[in-house]
Amino acid sequence: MAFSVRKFLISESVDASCKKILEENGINVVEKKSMTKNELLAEIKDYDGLIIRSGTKVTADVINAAKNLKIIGRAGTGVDNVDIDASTRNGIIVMNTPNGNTISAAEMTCAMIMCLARQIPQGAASMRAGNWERKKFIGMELYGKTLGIVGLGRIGKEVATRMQSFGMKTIGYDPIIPAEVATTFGVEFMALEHLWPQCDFITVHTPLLPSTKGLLNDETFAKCKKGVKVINCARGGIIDEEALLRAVESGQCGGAGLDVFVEEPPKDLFLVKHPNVISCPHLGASTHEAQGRCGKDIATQIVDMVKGRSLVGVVNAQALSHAMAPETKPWIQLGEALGLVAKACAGQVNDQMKVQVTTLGTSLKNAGNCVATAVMVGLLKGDLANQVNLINASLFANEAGLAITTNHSATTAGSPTNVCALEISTSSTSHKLLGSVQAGIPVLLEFDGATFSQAVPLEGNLLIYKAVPDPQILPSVGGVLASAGIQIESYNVSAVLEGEQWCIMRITSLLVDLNPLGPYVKVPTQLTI
Ligand code: 9EZ
Repeated sequence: MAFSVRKFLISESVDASCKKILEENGINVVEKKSMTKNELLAEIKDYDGLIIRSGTKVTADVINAAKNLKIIGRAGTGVDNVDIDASTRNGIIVMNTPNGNTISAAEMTCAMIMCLARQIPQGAASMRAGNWERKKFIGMELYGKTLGIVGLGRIGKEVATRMQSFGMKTIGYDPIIPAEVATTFGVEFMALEHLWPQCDFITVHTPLLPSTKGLLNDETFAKCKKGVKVINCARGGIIDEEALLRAVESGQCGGAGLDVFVEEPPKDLFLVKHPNVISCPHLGASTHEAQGRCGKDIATQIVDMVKGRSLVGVVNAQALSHAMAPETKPWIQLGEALGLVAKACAGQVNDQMKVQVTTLGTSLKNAGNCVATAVMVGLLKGDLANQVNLINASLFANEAGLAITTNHSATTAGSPTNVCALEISTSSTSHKLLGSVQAGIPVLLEFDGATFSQAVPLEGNLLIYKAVPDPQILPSVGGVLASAGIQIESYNVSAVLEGEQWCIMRITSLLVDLNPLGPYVKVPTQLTI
């Protein structure tokens, strides 16, 4: 899906390389260091793209005020400050830079582990207060201790390899990373049940999800060694804050390093002020190197996506992941065109409608579900207040109650190859369309089982009807069109099936009224592709 983005707004301080890379690729960039919400609301309509860090809250009202917005890019990991649902509904791609912060976040975590082992922040505060308290701050060595790493993605892995150099044993768990992969970076993989009781330190590196919210809670703290030290430099709430307070009060938890909070800034300072808790104001990604990398990454990712080269860091556009390859593009156009034809024949999408999309042949092997999503775009076009595209079509199709099934098969001998079949049924009608791509142009090969001897290009204004093969009908239709000032650009007929044939005409503009075509022109419908 290559598309045009001309003008970008950078609404806060993002590394200078971001603007430079966008401009080098022909995108106009306006950079404003710190915009107020009202300024953003007033100006966002002028832009195709918006780049933010964590200071800009891209709420639904901002998104609805944005008339041309196609991309929101966050220079950083996570998109907590963007309303993803509103973005998806408006067909706006949301992107982040999942890689740029990795080393900074991992180093921050390691620093927290060391500070917990040696109480450096507490010692420093004591000195600052004019004290000399050598007995109070007796620490522990990391050498020979066990570190539990919950979440073994990029950051968890970097924490593991760094702490191994201190002689720590690293054990871990992740639902996605296989045990053998964890072994390659020196982490002994195990179920959480086995992990909790072994750890001297536990650090979490997961996203915040229903399954990871409160991963450390009263129950799991109780399974830990007494005095376990815990670190959360990931997302606020993975360690339950109330349970953590109870655990540090009781001594079950010997200390906590927190860079993130459920509420930021935290209103309630009960944890922050506890003597065994060290905390920072979400500084994990706050290094010059990470900021630089994220600014560069977001610009590069956007340019790569716009040019159809690759898709990295997109959080809300499932169908796009297969839509990038240039060879896929005409198949997406075909999907949308078939959807438009089906809609013209079967009417507006509703909860009685069933659609099956079948792709056949190797050309479509890598198209994934994007052809089916393109069909949904065609089926929904014009029905909704929002512009429909590959980003929001499946959401809207779902909400309209459309039942869509898809399948792909490699071609078997004797059956057509590199084609897409669309079968649609409603309570009152059903149709089957067979389409393909010829010379990069979507074409219709077959309608309700009747083959066209010449493939019908699916473009322009099309008039479709069924009639008996009577030579009187074409001049009669031509006459109706001519009296409306419309010319016929091309004309295709299908084979005769049960005494009738499908006729598809490309015309210079659509008829205002189909009635004058008369009774011999059956089920006439028209559309523009
Ligand atoms: C969940 C996870 C890790 C985890 C990590 C990732 C989606 N997801 N979930 C429970 N990437 C540990 C415990």
